[in-house]
Amino acid sequence: MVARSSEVRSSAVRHSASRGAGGRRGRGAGRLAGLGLGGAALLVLLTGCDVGKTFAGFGWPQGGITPESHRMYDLWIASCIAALAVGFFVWGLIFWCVIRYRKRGNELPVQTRYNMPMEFLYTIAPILIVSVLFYYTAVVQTNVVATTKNPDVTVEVVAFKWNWQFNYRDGQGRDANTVASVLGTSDVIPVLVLPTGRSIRFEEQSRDVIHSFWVPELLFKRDVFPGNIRNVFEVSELQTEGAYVGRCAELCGSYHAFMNFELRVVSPQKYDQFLAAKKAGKSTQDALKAIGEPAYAETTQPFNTRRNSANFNPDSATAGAGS
Ligand SMILES: [Cu+2]
Repeated sequence: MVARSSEVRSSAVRHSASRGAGGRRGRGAGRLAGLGLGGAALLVLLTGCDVGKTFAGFGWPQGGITPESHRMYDLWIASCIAALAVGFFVWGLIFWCVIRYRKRGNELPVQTRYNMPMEFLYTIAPILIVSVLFYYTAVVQTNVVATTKNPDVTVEVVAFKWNWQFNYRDGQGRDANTVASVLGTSDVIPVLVLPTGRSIRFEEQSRDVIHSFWVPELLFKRDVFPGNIRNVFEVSELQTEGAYVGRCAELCGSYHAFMNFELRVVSPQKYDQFLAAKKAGKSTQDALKAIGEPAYAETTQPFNTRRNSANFNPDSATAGAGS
């Protein structure tokens, strides 16, 4: 066994010495360049069409309704394209090696070590890729979490087990006043009416445990904390009118899954009328009707607990039943 392995090694050395390495390296570099060009062409091809739509957003939700959501979406699509380009390049190299250097006999292949260009490439290229991804992530993230001094609309989001209250405020922070309010109940889904084209600030507070305010179309959610923490985020505008379901995205108890609300995005004129009607003392449903909007939520409905005295009465439950 030992003798055979040393034979192989010595023949490999002879094999390596008998061939000129220069020509092969030249051809290899040509192929590398070809693959690189192929990758670049693929990138141009992919960016030329609507890649996100073609590939269903690469798993990322589509249909964002804020500039922030579009930026996050674009970052994701660009990252996927970059990852695919690198992936195709690496897969190409792997298959090329598999075919080019497949076993042809018992001779060991050329043993390549200390190849500086190669080692430089696989050290520097990943660092560059990660740096670029990090840079664009930081830029987009900074934009998404940015807040301004004077947003057009400020809404206080109050979460509690298991519903929501939305307070329209006359300013920012704890000291501002609530000018109108929408409260969800077990029978009525709260409808949060907001305008297009205006910057909106959400100030979050919980009455009990941690909840999370989430409208999927904002492509953003932020936890709602109890106590002194007032989580804040802003969107620079809502771009598309419509009704969007909102959810609690933090497991907060038995009926967490049914802690829904609706975001109703309307024109600024309708929003002003809605707020005026609320300030005048109208109910949310009447105020919605007054601006020609459906009075109740369209995207979700109250959860029917199906509890009544016949099926939920712990005091009179038979001892040991079900055990
Ligand atoms: Cu919750």
